[in-house]
Amino acid sequence: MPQKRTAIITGATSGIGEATASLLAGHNFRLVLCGRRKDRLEKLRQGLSLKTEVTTLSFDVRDKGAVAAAFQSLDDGWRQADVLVNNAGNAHGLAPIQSGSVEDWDAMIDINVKGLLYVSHEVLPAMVKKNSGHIVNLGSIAGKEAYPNGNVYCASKFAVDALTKGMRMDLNAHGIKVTAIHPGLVETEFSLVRFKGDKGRADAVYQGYQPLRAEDIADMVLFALTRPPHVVVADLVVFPVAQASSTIVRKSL
Ligand code: NDP
Ligand code: 8X3
Repeated sequence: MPQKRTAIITGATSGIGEATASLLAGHNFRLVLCGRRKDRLEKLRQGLSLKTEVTTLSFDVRDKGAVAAAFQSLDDGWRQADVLVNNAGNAHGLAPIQSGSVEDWDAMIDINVKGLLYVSHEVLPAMVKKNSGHIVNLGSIAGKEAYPNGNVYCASKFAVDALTKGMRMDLNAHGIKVTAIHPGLVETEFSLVRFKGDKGRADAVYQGYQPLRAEDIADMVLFALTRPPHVVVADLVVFPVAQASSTIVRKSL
């Protein structure tokens, strides 16, 4: 059995991050699981420790001091990760630009863009030093095509797309793989967060068709991470069959 690779997963406390953690735990990875909700991190750690070594870091990706302190608290063995899955992120609100909330805009830019940068800043130096590693950024179809009322969330995911391309160029000399995975509609806590806890509105997003499950995207992450050394999955857009674009979803309702 080859030596286990170390994977850092942000946003591991729910949805795509949690499903990715569960899948990688059974595929020869040891895990650094990140998120703000300590109770969920601890529950995950206990469950997955039956399969692999797991450590947890609780921090808010918006707080660059907290991000730095969290990674500095890791010993070298954990810090020199082979894989970083930049998954933490959410939409906050769905409103026309002229009536959007400045607080929601700040949250999306700070979490989805700056948070991804702060975490990458802590993890990349060790990858560069050893001239190997793999970054997987969770983008979105929202980062490929804007949709009505999606404005700032879309902009934040367009930024993830641009950063992924830039990372691939800048890290090319160091043999570091960079992958972006851009899902369409995945049923997670995403819409509950977007609609600020309004469960009826969140559930409606996924009614009348079969949305993707978090596990479907975890599968894509594992696929990207397990290609041969000379292959990089650069850019992957994944839809449920009912979806054809950001705005076209075939619903039976
Ligand atoms: P969830 O809401 O289920 O999960 C979001 C994760 O991000 C949670 O673990 C949450 O952890 C973490 N997170 C959010 N804010 C912060 C923060 N400030 N600091 C640290 N961690 C944070 O949503 P998904 O699993 O669906 O989303 C995961 C990624 O996939 C996101 O980047 C999202 O944009 C993207 N995506 C989702 C799609 C979907 O339809 N669901 C489609 C396309 C892309 P905690 O609250 O504990 O901090
Ligand atoms: C999440 C998918 O279409 O709700 O990124 O923006 S969408």
